[in-house]
Amino acid sequence: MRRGSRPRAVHGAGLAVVRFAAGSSAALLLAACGGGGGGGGSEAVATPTPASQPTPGPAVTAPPTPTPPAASPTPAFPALRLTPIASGLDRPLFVGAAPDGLPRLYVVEQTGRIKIVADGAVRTAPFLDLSGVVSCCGERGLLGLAFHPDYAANGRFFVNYTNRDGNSVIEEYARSTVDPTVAEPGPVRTFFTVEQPFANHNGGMLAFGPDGLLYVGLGDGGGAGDPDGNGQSITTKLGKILRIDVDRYPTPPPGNLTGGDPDIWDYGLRNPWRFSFDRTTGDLYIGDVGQNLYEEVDVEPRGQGGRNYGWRITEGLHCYDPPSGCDTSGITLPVVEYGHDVGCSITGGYVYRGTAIPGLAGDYVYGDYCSGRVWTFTWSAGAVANHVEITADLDPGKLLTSITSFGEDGAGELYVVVGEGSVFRIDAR
Ligand SMILES: [Ca+2]
Ligand SMILES: [Ca+2]
Repeated sequence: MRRGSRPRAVHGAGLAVVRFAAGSSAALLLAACGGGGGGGGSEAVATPTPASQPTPGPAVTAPPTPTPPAASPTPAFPALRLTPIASGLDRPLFVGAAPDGLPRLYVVEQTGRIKIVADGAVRTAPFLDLSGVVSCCGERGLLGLAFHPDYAANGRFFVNYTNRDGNSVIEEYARSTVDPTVAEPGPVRTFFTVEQPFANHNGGMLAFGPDGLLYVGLGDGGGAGDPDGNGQSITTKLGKILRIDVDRYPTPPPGNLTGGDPDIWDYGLRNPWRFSFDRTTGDLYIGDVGQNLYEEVDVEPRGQGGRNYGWRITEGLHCYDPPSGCDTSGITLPVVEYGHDVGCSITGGYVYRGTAIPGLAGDYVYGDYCSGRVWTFTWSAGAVANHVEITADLDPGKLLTSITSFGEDGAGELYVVVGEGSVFRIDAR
């Protein structure tokens, strides 16, 4: 079965879809296959395909009120800056905080270690060291980390990595009962391992939703163009956002997709490298990495899963297979797309819910791994508003050479992770 087994309403057709393409072309660090996912993408670098660029086709829907992002923030937009938080890290690709109220950040290194940043320094001894079990690098490695909502009491946390066989593993680990700055070295349990047909498109994100369930991002398995049709198949975990109850696994939580793999929440994803939940509204924001032409942001209202995000029928707002005249019934189209003239691999971010920058409150901040460009928009009443590029304001020194991730601390302040080894906080200037 290649499609969902039940009829679905068309989501997104009535939304204010925003398409933009800025004039200047970005310096592409990755090949156009959108290998991305920020996880390094060295495979893509090794196999550029400049001659195989398809011609952009028309959008499958006419954007009702296209409002391309302003070239620079309006005067009312808060002036921002990047504050260095940590450096000297080894291929960092995620930063987050445990929900325990402690002033610490946890940085995930692709090569397998989780490092604590506290008191202005990176602690030498890792919190957890999985360098002996992960494969790295390219798009492989230790890719995701999520803390249990009750971590302060139970010390439970979860990781997403590719093992030495190149397969994706979702595991639970535990904080040491002796020293809370380190974890027990071995896993508490393995929820599942997914065989990976190709080295790329492994997804990697983990996050707890407002429902207390663990959401897992897995790419379509890799290659190019989803050769196995995994995105539209509901019998594989590849090309999905999964949703599991860490207390009752493998019993699926009510509301997951039925008729296929019981862990599926959403399908039709290509490589949802980074996604996040708005900590105020519970809405889900997905940055799905595109193939050759279009990067996209999908927004899902809280609790409204079971959606088909289109891949490989669609890439962004456009037909991919077939290249024209595709059937978009039942597909939820992105709320924002951008072309490879301004980037090549989206890094999904977060809705700002901190307190230090009041003018940024409620704005979703996202960026591009390859071009280092950063944008914000507000998702309000089913429409994109205030869509602006903030790169020139935020990063005049061009520090964001490769944006592998954004992140939040316990207070909701936002961070940017640069794959060459640094973490910055977004502050008001
Ligand atoms: Ca793969
Ligand atoms: Ca899509």
